[in-house]
Amino acid sequence: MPANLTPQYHAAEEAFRRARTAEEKIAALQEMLAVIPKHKGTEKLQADIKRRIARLREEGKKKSKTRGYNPFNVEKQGAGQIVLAGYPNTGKSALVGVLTRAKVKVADYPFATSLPVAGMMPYEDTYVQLVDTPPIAPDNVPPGLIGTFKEADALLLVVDVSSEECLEQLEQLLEMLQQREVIDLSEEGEIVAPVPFLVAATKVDVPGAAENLEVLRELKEDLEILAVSAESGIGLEELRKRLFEILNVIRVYGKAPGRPADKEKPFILKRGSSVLDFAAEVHRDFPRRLKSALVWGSSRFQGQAVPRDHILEDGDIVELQL
Ligand SMILES: Nc1nc2c(ncn2[C@@H]2O[C@H](COP(=O)(O)OP(=O)(O)OP(=O)(O)O)[C@@H](O)[C@H]2O)c(=O)[nH]1
Ligand SMILES: [Mg+2]
Repeated sequence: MPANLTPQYHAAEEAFRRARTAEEKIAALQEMLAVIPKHKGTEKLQADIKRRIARLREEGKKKSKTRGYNPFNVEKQGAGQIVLAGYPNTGKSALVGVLTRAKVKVADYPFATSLPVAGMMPYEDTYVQLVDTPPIAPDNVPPGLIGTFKEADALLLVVDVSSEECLEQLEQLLEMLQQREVIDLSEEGEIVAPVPFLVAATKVDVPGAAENLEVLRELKEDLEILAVSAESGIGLEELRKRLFEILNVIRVYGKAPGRPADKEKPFILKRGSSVLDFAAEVHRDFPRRLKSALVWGSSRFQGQAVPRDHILEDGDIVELQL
């Protein structure tokens, strides 16, 4: 017998595909079960959905038993998570200290930081999460830290250009991250996957650093190297901007009919997201009810009516038509 699934069912299934956490998946499966036409033709499917809910619940129980506190597992917040990586004493903590309000330990001796510390960096009307980390060295990679790098939305590789060894350190760092499959560079030296990164050349205020930086840029011309100083503030504004941009996300503002746009807190979406993706962020039920939308901002006309699959741009204001 044909299953004759309804648009409501397909919308719930779509929500399931978009679900990221186990809770979201369970909620979407429950919705699928609630709206599925109840007849002989869907019995197998109903049983299958019930089985998937049960399995997710079981996995959740097991995880909560085994999941102890892991300091290397940093919960994501804000527009995205950027994890710093670098050799001892290169200025990672000093950078996180000036860009966020996090309490970090800056010290003139190596291995001052022993565990990841997260802070929120303000950027225009949003925040980017920065994670200070313990140092890595060729013979010393703290267990757990590779996991922190792999989970990040992007990395900031920190090299101290006041040191003559900065080139060697950057090369060793790249090699180590590549070996552990955190980053991947093409033969031409371009970043291909999976975690994107930028390089921060720190301590450019120190005499002699400018010359080292020049050599570094010449020999690593495919990498984006930003010159900064936590001490003098050089380059910090550009760094903030690039850290937001490398996340590859857009900010979208909601607007209720007849009301001004809610400019307080943007929704953060992956670049390339559609009106439908935005609707799913606003409310789990919205994708299945969504007909079209009005968009102000990037669209040619202000308040232009657009279809559900219209691709949004950074700064767009969207009024959903349900
Ligand atoms: N002149 C100058 N000194 C800096 C700058 N950034 C950091 N420092 C100094 O460099 C030393 C190390 O800084 P940290 O931020 O603790 O370095 P770290 O990379 O976090 O060190 P570990 O935690 O050991 O890996 C400290 O003495 C800082 O004051 C900078 O931009 N300019
Ligand atoms: Mg530190």
